[in-house]
Amino acid sequence: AGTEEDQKFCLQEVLDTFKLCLSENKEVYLEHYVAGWRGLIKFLNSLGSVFGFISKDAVNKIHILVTLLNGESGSQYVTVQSMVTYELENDLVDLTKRGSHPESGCRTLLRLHRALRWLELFLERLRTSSEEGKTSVMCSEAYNESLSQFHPWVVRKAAGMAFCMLPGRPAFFEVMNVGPAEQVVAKLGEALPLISEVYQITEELYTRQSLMDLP
Ligand code: 1PX
Repeated sequence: AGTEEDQKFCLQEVLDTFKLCLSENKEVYLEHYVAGWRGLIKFLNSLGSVFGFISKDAVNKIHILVTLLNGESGSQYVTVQSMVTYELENDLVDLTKRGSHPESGCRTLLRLHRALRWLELFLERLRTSSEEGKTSVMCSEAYNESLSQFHPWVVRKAAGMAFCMLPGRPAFFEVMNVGPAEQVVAKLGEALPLISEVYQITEELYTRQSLMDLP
């Protein structure tokens, strides 16, 4: 038996975790948010080692958040909303330049939040693509419209090279593990509004609290 990250990916599982993310009053549960990313990383890992540098960074960020969740002040980290309140009230966030809190929950989650926008754009392209659609093109278009603006040239370059190694649409759908293409498309149609809502809620919260540029 390997680690959880080695196990087989299933899109349904990711869909389920994103469903669990939102509380009744539209707060985002950190535990499920992190679990959603775990599932996505499983997918990335099954695509091969060229994506290792990407999954390594994501795993590292998940690890930071899980450590906070399981730590002494874990009860303050139940939702993204409570995390933001707690860290801001207790001066646990470097707001303008890197200082004594380089690994705050707020700045760490912001990185994943930006990546979630990439995911939303990419999955939407995938969902509406034709059989001949190129995943590498969909992926880099989504990246160029979102996450890339936060990355230095070297990272953009490395990401661009990794995208070229993505399998074609049929193989990609296969790895998603939810049956024939029509079913993948249907599942994506189910997953996207959920991902999008989680993204919007976090986006509004971070904008309201002026946390969009955390170093
Ligand atoms: C159902 C299919 C979905 C596919 C799932 C794929 C999951 C991908 C997970 C990507 C997570 C990326 C997190 C990146 C966070 C980040 O921006 N980190 C940078 C800044 O962090 P810092 O702490 O320094 O402020 C960091 O510099 C990142 C370095 C690694 C390179 C990041 C490239 C991101 C490309 C995202 C696209 C993934 C391509 C997957 C193809 C399916």
